Amino acid sequence: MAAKPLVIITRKLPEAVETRMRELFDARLNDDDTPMTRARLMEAVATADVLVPTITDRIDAALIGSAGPRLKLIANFGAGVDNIDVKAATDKGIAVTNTPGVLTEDTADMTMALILAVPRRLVEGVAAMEDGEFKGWAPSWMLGHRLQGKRLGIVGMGRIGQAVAKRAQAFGLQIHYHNRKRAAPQIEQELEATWWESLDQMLARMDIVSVNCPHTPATFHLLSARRLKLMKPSAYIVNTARGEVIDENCLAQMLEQGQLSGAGLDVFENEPAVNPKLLKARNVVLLPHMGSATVEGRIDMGEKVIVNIRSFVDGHKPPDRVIPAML
Ligand code: 8YV
Repeated sequence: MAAKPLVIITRKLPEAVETRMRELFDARLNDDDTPMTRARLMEAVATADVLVPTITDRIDAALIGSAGPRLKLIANFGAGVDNIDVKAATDKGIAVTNTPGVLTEDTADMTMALILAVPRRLVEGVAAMEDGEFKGWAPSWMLGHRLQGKRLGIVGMGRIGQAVAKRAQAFGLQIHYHNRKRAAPQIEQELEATWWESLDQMLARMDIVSVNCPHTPATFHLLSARRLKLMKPSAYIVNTARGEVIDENCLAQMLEQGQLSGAGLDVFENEPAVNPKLLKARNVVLLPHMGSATVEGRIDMGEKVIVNIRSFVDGHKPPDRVIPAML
């Protein structure tokens, strides 16, 4: 690899990160932040040593197939790598890295915000104020549901799931979780968390379900129509992971028909498109994929990308290598 690798960054990153990248690499930045077209991406993979994509770039097998001989690393700016065909990259000898850990707390905060906002009707309350509907306090107006003592079912007990559990514990929620692999006894003890081997059985008993697992072929529509229908009509669902984990169309229909009580969604199946039924529903809080959107988080993510590129270029194992077996 050349002394200064050619690093193509697909989107605008924080100033401090871009400055450092310019110092260290032959960095090609995207100053106006227009998402790259397929043609520009093809050009990028054909020429670069390192590509730094984000969730808005589809790095599929065909694109990887068109990569030039210089491309040796795809250093994703993001924790989730479902935008990248990791197997196709690995097969072609291209390493893939991500940015785990640095967005855990921010995403867990946003998850907790939704867990609070939906049952307590926060956004409906704001709308009532804005619409001039507040005519004075009334004992039976704007009643939501108490969090204390309710059962929270976390789907995916990785870093973010655990950080959500820690927060939820402080709000008096009972922590339940489903994960392919059971958490270590010490973690279960600390979080007072109950493991459910059967997702079906857990879903049927939860008051609030929070999706915190990555999107992989195994988790696509994990919350399928059949599984959503196992949930109690009084239950709420929160998703700050990936829209594809839930059958969004079925969820929207169930919310419309009152078969679920509400939802807090930061991610959608076909972003930036949002199911029109969800946009119309009163019992949902929708956010534009901003779970990890903090100034601090974005800088930390950029620094992680830089560390991954530097260690790779220096011939070391990058700290955040993703391999197909991990997915
Ligand atoms: C990022 C995310 O902003 O990191 C992730 O997996 O979902 C987001 O918080 C986005 O992916 C950047 O690529």
